[in-house]
Amino acid sequence: MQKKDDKRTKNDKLVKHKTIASIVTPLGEGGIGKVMVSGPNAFTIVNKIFTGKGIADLQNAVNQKLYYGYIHDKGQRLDEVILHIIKKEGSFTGEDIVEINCHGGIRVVMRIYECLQSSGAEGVPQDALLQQSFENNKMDFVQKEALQAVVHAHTKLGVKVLLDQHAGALSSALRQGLEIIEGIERAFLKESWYHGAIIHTDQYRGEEKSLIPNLAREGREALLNEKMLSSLENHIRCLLETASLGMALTTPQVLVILGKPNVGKSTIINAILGEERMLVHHEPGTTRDYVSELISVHGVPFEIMDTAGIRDTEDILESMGIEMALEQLQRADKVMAVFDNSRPFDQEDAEILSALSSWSKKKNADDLHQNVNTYKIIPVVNKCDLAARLDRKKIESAVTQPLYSLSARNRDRLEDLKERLVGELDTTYKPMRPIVFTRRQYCLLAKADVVVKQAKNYLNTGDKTCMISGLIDELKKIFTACLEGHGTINIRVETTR
Ligand SMILES: Nc1nc2c(ncn2[C@@H]2O[C@H](COP(=O)(O)OP(=O)(O)O)[C@@H](O)[C@H]2O)c(=O)[nH]1
Ligand SMILES: [Mg+2]
Repeated sequence: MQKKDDKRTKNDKLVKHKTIASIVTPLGEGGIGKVMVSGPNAFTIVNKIFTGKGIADLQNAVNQKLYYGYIHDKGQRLDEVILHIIKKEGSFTGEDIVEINCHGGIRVVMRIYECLQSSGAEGVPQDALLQQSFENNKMDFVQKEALQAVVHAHTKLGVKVLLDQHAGALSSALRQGLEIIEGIERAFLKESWYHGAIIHTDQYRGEEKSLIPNLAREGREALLNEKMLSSLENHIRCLLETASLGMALTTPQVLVILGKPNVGKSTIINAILGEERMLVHHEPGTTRDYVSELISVHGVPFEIMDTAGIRDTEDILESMGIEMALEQLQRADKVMAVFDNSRPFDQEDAEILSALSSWSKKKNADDLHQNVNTYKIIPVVNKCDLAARLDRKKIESAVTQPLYSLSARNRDRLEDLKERLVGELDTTYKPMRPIVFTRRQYCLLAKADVVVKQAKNYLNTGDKTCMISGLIDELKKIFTACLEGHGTINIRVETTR
């Protein structure tokens, strides 16, 4: 069993007060490489392998100063380096830190890393530095998750939002939630007391019955009422509503473009990308396999996939592409189905609609939160600069979403299409706005939502009110788990994505 102050999560080992070394720059060819040493013996360990100009012992180094010198291995110079000294009082790990800035390249960096290990530091992946910081209470678990996610952020909006969460935006909203819960707990205890008093009087001093309701009324302001639970429910709902943006920012949504050959799929992607990156051809079937690109639409990343349509074909290469299109469809978070305004609706278009319908059915079955489904299918009528020969009614009767008419060649109404792609998300940046950005956080809050609704129900019906204190306790545990990263194992609630 873990001790109370043991902040290990399931997969992390405790690194508090250990001296650890980690390569923090990517291993590869580059100008500069950096290895960080953090822990109580950081200075003594680096002392063993460093000869510096104007400094004999790093214990005497000045905080936040740079020191020039050499790293050596068994008397041989290994590299010319600049050390950055950060004493534990001001360091982000809460331990003494030596940052060794050396020349880039795999060999040099690896040798310094190995030297540090043979001098007594424990070699660890860079995430362990965040773990150490977390264990030393320099950040909570949500702040740690945010910093881990920043590394993988694809857009400027993603970085800004995640840095805000690292600075504590979501953490303070969670603490606020905890305060509401504690208020509820206090009120509930009080109510139980009053309730107890009433029963007691009823049983033993029935004659004084009339005094007691007055007493209860006096305390009523402080009593647990539906309002308090509703305010918690509201708080949780507001947080849950941010999850689709948060998760869209951290994990690019897969957008598959579907349509028979030559409807202009590649042209649409090129137009969104703003450059002629993809092969566009007037002969049907040019895109023989799928092409994937990362794009940013209003700061939200998408992995956009062009496909070869899904028509029957005898051409082996093309049919491989078609198979892949169907395969990619399984991965899709959103599908853009493209139709050609200048050609009549035909069998191939009908097949697209039927593929779309089976995809949508499957998606609905997997997805408990169907409110975002309206945004998952985007039917597009392209080539609206040409005379209309397409029977739109056939498409309109098969999909519930409004059709988007555009001309990719003329880049006409492209902005509307982009708006539509991020339609369900509030992408305006508001500084320090709390945003739920991991599945873990989402699952915990979704569970809290279920629990608070249950408590409200018991309170309203007056049924099983004795259960409420257990539920309050559970809510407290969930919020604490969200902030501290433990106790998540038994909580399983379906998510939107
Ligand atoms: N007139 C017109 N032609 C278009 C439009 N979009 C694409 N095209 C043309 O249609 C042909 C096929 O386009 P492409 O993007 O390769 O289609 P895909 O097979 O669906 O990827 C090319 O000659 C494009 O220039 C449009 O909006 N209007
Ligand atoms: Mg194409």
